[in-house]
Amino acid sequence: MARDIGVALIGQRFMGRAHANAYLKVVPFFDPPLKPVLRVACGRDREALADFARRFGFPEYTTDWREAVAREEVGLVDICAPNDLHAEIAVATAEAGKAVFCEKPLARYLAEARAMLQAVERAGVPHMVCFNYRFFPAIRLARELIREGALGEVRQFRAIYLQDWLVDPSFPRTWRMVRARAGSGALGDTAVHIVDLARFLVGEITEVVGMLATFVRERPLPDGSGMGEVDVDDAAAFLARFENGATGVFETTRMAAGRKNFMHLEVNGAEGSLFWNAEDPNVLWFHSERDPAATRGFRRIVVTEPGHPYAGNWWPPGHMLGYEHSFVHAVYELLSALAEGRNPEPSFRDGVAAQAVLEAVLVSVEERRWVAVDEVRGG
Ligand code: SOE
Repeated sequence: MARDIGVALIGQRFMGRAHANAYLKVVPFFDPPLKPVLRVACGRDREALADFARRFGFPEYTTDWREAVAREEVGLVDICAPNDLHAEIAVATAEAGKAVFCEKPLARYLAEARAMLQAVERAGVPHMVCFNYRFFPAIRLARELIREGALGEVRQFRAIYLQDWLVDPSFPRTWRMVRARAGSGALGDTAVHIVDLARFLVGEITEVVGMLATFVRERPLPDGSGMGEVDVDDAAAFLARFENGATGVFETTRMAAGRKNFMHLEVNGAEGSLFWNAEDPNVLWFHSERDPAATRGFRRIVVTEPGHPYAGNWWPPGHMLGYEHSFVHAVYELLSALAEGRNPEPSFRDGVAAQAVLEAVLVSVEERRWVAVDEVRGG
């Protein structure tokens, strides 16, 4: 079997940089069984692309993603392009018989996500969606604790994901604020992460009731040619029920002044609780009702011990990990799965499952009622 795989990376901005950095770091720190070789970078702005390629060590770059996908030396296509390009690139990659790694949300709409899943399954190519928050050591530990019953029966999940980069009304209207390009606003951009984490930690969501709001309806166009309409949500909130009987409360916004990347998750069970915040990502807070009454309370676990998931490959205990490491771990999972001949997780199936929950929220808002996820999934 080949010991390395050529990577085409499509997208050169925030996520393009996060992924390129991950391919570079994963080799020295994790020694993956399959080594990524950065072959070609792809983006639209040629000048910025040349700089990106030089910084991260891509020997070539192109502004034509089809050309990048078709290259013989490319075995893995990594999609960090805007949401409206995900489906077309993923389907072309599947048809070319290559592995595909796609940023979240998998697609703009459920139907599009489903078509992507069908394409990769029909072609029999490996597929993964980048829900990077699953790969924080503290999230892995939280999952282990829940699975081994440390919380007892899981009863309540709550998550808020707050940012503030849109609170300034003069922030330009990029593709992220155009429904035809993004699919939705905060719902698809940030709520999708907490939906995925809810599924990862607690299980499937069966029904939802939601609310959306758009506070700034017009923003300056990036090219300075005037104002453009914002037709996506700035904020989203919804209640949910899980298959196992747990309840869920979700809220997200990109307009919570002062909040930068404040993702707070909390799980309450019959015999304990845990919570985590992405702005203090090495720390997991855990409380057990089984502890002696006199000393019972939340324990602050610094998840950097050699025995903790992924942590041992980095620094000595207490030398903190951050945002970028979650992408390195995701890429390690991707490369390990490819080398072992299994499909990596989270797969496009997880992408579709999260998208079905978002779609149910949209229907719920439109029809002002509770909506079963199966209703939109057609289950
Ligand atoms: C913007 O809201 C954004 O970059 C998201 O697109 C990412 O998925 C999230 O992790 C950070 O914020």
